[in-house]
Amino acid sequence: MTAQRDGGFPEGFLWGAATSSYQIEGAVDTDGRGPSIWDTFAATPGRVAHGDTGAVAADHYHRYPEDIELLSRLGARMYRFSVAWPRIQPTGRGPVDQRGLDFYRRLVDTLLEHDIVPNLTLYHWDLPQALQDAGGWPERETALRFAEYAEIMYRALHDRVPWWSTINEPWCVALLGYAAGIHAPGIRDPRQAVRTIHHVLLGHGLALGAMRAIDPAPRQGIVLNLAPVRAADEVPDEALARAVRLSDGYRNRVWLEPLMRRHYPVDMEELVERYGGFPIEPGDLTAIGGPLDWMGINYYNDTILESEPAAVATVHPGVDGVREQAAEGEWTDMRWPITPDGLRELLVRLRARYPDLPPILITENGAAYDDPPSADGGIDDDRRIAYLRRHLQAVQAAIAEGADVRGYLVWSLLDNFEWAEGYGQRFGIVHVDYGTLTRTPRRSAHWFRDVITRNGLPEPEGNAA
Ligand code: IFM
Repeated sequence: MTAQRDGGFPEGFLWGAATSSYQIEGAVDTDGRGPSIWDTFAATPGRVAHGDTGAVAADHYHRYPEDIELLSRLGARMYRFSVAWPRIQPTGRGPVDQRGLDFYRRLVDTLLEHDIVPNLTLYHWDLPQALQDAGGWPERETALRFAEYAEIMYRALHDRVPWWSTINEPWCVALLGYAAGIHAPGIRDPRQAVRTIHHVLLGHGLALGAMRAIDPAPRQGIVLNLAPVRAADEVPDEALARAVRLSDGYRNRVWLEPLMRRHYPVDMEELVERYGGFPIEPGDLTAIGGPLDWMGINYYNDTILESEPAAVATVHPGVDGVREQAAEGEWTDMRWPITPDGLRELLVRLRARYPDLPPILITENGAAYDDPPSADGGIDDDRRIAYLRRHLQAVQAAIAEGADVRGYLVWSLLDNFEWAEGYGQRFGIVHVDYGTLTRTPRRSAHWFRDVITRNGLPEPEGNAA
């Protein structure tokens, strides 16, 4: 990749958008798809806002040609999507359902016809329910099944898909799914969460090995949602400093160290001992630390912690007495603070800590805002434009400081099922009317097209700065 032009991005920068299967596809009973843990979770009263489910979502399963047209009109060079494992193996094991596989073949072929590079995520959280019934990620068996599924997909599509990632955001899988219980499968058990940490990493490592054995071309990655964690106090007391260190452990180091250095951080091993420890077997860390060809980073905001002596940890087992500082000033509809410099800092720190870090793609970044259509039918989402601009500036700054960032994929192409928040949170640069399923590009989509065309940021105009 050659140096960036003034104010621009490096030549060949991979611009595009990201989505995931359960959030947009709908068609949950079509073509033999089996149930996933998210179907079950969403059908359980009280789990998802307004009782929303992914049954229809944006009906991408049937409308993918229109969605690829939208991408093409944006000028996107890359599209990141995920495969619904229960469409391929309805019970997570055994024979392949060709109808499910054919859907992804059609999707990939249509992307290629539009000169859009497919970037395929194998697991964006829709675990086949049958595997959860057998114990889910806390069981080693799930990692073995995941590797088998990866092999099926890779055999089918490796000739046409140059970018593969195994797991999306393992932190969410393990800690939101099995510790806090706010994501499927909705379990609150630190022991299961700790076992899941190890087994999602193991699933990644075994899948990597299985795919490399088929074709060793450099295509393999993983997608992590990393974030700087810091104390609200300039000089934190001992308890807060410990909580920050261990939260950083859960959020960042417990993934990065095994992937990049083939061991768990010692402080994390000590912390999780009380929950039974990581269920490591001989050879696991070698598999997990297999070479990565690229790393995806999803970034939304950094985490600022303050003391709250009475707080008992829900997300990060064993890290009590602390809570996230309420966002001050600006935040998005998710009530997530807007902290673009955290992205720059993260990228630069990663580079310093791991000089052997593979090239990075920003695989998700974006903001939820629900701006209503204006009288002329347009949707002026200036706050989203401002958010994207500031984060792109942070990426530029990180590149100038030496970070090897090869591309940026906005989250998300379309409004979609935002997990426990249901359809109440809208992340799309394209608005979806859930009554008619009509797609309407917001102003941010037009702005993003301009960014892609220039390979750089346009001058701010009006209040969209
Ligand atoms: O919608 C999610 C996505 O599935 C994973 N990363 C964060 C996004 C916004 O919450």
